Amino acid sequence: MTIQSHDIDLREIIDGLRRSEKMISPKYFYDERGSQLFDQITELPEYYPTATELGIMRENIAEIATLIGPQASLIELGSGSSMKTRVLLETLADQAVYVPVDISEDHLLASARQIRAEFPGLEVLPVVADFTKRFALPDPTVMPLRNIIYFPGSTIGNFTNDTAHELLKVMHHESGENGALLIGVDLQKDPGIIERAYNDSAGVTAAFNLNMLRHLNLEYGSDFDLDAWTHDARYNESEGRIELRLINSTSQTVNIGQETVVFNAGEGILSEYSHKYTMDGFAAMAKKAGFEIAQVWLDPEQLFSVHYCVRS
Ligand code: SAH
Ligand code: AVI
Repeated sequence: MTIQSHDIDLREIIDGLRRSEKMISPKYFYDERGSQLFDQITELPEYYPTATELGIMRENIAEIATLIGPQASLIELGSGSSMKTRVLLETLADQAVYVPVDISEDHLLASARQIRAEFPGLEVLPVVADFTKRFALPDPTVMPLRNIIYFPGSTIGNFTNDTAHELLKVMHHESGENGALLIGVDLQKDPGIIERAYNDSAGVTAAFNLNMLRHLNLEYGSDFDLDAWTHDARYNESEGRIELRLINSTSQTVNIGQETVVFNAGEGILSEYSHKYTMDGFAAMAKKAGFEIAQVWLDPEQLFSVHYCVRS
């Protein structure tokens, strides 16, 4: 991270803590420990999204691979451990390049090394970047025939409608004239299933949420008293989203950068939204960004969806 981007991040964090409801972007979950905790979440029995999306991918991989075609550039936003990408790469024998993009540097570079070892003929060009900001895509050795933007995991749900729309517009631009977007989208369902997914019995999601403050202390020099915060996740039915907060048990003054932030006992920090969509709701959002849904795949229980979107 450059000194300049560190200072911009610090400003953004402080601005969030100055809002009437204090908030910190979920992108600050992801340092090395945060990425490892997310990987543990994906294996929890309660966290249905990963296993369900993987099942959809495996079930429909032949059709997905035919739609993507040969010699594509596969650009994955928020690639993490590239777990679902392996399912794609095993079938897409003839790809030009894989470009995993992630904010969690060490984790991204380790995952990219592993993908390179597993797929020796594939050019792998990792990009450490915040995909909500402008970043440059690398030039592959072989000119790809088309760009496929891959955005699995329902990471789109971590953005409000306005920012999700902006992101989809960027993806529309980056996919180019004959490109496409392959995106995983979590669906609305019994709120009990969703709340259990974010309040797992092993406490991994709580550790993941709390890691955000540990990350801020280490990277941005804040002095949050880590023992004073607890995890809270509840479904907001009218907004169709799970909301994660960190709740402070005692009154606390926190120093961050040159600023001091006062927390009252019981006060929270909003750390994440995870929106759950209806099929129509997602299609409308994609359409507004210039996409039409050419194909969609669901699991038998209709918990999760994978959409192949092209320019409308
Ligand atoms: N795609 C994977 C991982 C999802 S977790 C899957 O489907 O399982 C979300 C990933 O996005 C994490 O690896 C995190 O580091 C990354 N991420 C979150 N916000 C980001 C941002 N603003 N810019 C770049 N990467 C981001
Ligand atoms: C990355 N993102 C889509 C996950 C989600 O489900 O919203 C992050 C997560 N937060 C808590 N558990 C998992």
